[in-house]
Amino acid sequence: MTTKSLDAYLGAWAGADAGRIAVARTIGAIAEAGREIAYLVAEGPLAGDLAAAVTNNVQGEVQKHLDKHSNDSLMAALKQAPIAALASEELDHPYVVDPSAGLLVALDPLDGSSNIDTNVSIGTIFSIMPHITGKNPATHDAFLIPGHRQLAAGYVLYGPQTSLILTVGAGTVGFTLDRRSGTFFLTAKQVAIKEKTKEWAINASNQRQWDDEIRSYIGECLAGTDGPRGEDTNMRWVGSLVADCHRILVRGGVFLYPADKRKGYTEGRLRLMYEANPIAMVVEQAGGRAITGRERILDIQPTALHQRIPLIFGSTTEIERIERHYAEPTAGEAPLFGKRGLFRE
Ligand code: AFP
Repeated sequence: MTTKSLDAYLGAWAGADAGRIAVARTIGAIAEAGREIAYLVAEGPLAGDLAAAVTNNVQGEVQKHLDKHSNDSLMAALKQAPIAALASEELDHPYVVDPSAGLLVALDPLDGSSNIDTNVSIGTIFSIMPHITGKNPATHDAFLIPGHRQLAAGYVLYGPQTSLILTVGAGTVGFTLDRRSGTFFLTAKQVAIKEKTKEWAINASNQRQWDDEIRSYIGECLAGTDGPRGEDTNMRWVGSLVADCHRILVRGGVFLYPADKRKGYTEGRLRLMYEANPIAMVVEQAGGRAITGRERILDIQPTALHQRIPLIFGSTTEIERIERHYAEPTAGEAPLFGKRGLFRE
C-alpha cells in the first residue's frame, strides 16, 4: 500500500475549491521551507554556529543565526504563495506579499532557539487565517483575528525525525519527512490526545512566581498518592514548545506556561498569534483542550500582534481539573497541603 504524500492529502482535501486550493498551496510552501530548515538543522555545527547571536528581535530577545535563516527561508517560500501578508516573531511588522490575496500567515519561524546548540528538538509553528476584506494587510490590525477563525495551523518538528503536524479543521494529521526523496508522507491519519494522563510539563523553577491556582494544581500532582489525586504522576519539561506538544499528542499529558510575577511574564511567555493559537487549534482538533486557565485560547480577541498569553493545553481531564482550581479556589485544598501545596515559602 502506498503511503499518501502531503501533496496528495492536500489535493484530495482541496478538490476544486479555490479557497482550499489557496490554503493547500500555502501549506505546501511552508513544508518546502520546513524541509530546507530540517536539512540545515541536521547539519548542526557542520553548518557553522547556528546558535550565534545575530541581533535582537522585536521581543527584545537575541535573534540567532538559525532564527534569521528560518525566517528568511519561510519568507522566500511564502512569497510564491497566495497570501496577502505574513507576520513573524522575527519581524516588527507584517510583510506584504499580495494585498489582494485572501490569506494571512503568522509564524514562529524557529521555536526553541535556546536548544539549537544542544541538539534538542526545535520547530516552526504556523497559523493560516483569512484576510478580512478591507483590512490593510500591512497593519497589525489585519492580523487581530480570534484563533477560532484560523483556516489551518500546525508545526514542523526538527527532531530525530522531521514531522509535520497539521490541521485544516478536519482533525489533526501527521506527516514524516522521507529525507531521501524530500517527501512528507502521511504517518498519522487521526491524532487523538488521550483524555487521561499522569504526565505534566511546566518549568518548576518558576513555582514561587505562579498564582495560587497553578501552585495548588501542581501541588496535587506532586502529592501523588498522598494527595487528592490518589495516584503518582510524572513530569517532563523539554523547554521546546513543539517538542512538549508533540509528546502530548502522542501519549497525552498537560503543558502549562502560566502567567507569573516576573517582569515581562505577567501574561506568560508564549505569544498568542503564532504559538498559542496554532497549537490550540492542533490540540483541539486532536480532542484535547487549550486554555489560559480561565478561558479558551481560541476565543480570545487579540489586542496586539506580538502579545503574550498564558498557555495550558493537553488531556481534557487535566484541563478540567485546572479549570476547577480557577473556578473553585478551594478545589486545591488538599488535606495535607492546603493552598500552599508542597512548596514552602
Ligand atoms: P526560546 O525560543 O527562547 O528557546 O523559547 C522557547 C519557548 O518559547 C518555548 O518553546 C518553551 O516552551 C519555552 O520558551 C521555555 O521557556 P523557559 O525557558 O522559561 O522554560
